[in-house]
Amino acid sequence: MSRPDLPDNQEKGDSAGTWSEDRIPVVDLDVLVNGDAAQRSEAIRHLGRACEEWGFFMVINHGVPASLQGATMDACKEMFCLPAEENAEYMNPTLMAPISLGTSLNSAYWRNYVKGNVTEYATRTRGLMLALTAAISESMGLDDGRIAEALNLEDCFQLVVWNQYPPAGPEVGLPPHTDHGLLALLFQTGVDGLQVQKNGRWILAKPIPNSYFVIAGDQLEIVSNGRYKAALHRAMVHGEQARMSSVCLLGPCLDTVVQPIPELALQGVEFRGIKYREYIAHQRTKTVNENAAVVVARAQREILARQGSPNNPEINA
Ligand SMILES: O=C(O)CCC(=O)C(=O)O
Repeated sequence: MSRPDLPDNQEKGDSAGTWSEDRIPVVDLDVLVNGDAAQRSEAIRHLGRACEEWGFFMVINHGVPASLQGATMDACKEMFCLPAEENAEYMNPTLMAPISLGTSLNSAYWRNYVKGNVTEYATRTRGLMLALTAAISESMGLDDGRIAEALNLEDCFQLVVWNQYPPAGPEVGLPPHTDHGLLALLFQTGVDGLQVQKNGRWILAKPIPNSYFVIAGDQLEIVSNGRYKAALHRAMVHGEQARMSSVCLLGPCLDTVVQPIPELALQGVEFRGIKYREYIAHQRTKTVNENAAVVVARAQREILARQGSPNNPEINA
């Protein structure tokens, strides 16, 4: 497949894997899946570096049709335009409601929008994130199914969120935060605003047409024992044009105790085990505040040493 032209803030991905500080890495899924052995191993190495140094990259040739992305965005726009009384039944702040619409934490979001095209969209994006997860597993020297096995991804949690930032709103559309899941895919309507933090600096994320941004979440940081960091990101609004983004998040099975994969923690565990469901509940008790939620899982080595193991039920409770 062809490689699109890249805007200036994107890494050109030469075979030596070099990139400049500000260029967002680009990962070609077609090479990861269909490349020959040499191409694949280079692409996996490149992906590993993107996860280690950024926790954020773009994926191209990802196989989700642009028409499907467009159709979900159109369906979502329609719902945003419904009169308030028709939307009232979806104004439900619980995360587990099949469809919800809110104006608090995420500005406005729906989850599991029930129209058929969104069901297909959820299936396609889930397949893409599972393929990326397998490649990420390999990039850490593990079997390609190791992360999926550790997180019980056959029963994964998935959330589809649409954000709408009306014009003339506050400058910060969504404050700096990390995502609670494993990976998230993000695409936006033609208006920029997503920024990612790299080495303490905010970098505007300008997408390649038809690409997705891939955002590493807290569960990737935990399961990799801190080798891959969750990406701190935020949405800025410039007040002239409305902006919409669509975020598709993949998380572990809700009842999985997420903890570092033992092969990645030979020098000591950085995180205690915590059930993903409880992690989300904890995050939702916080105001959006950088990656404060991950602190709840950070291991205090002395406590772990005293209690024996990161699997100790007392500290997993
Ligand atoms: O709208 C954006 O670009 C960011 C959205 C986001 O970070 C989120 O929904 O968690």
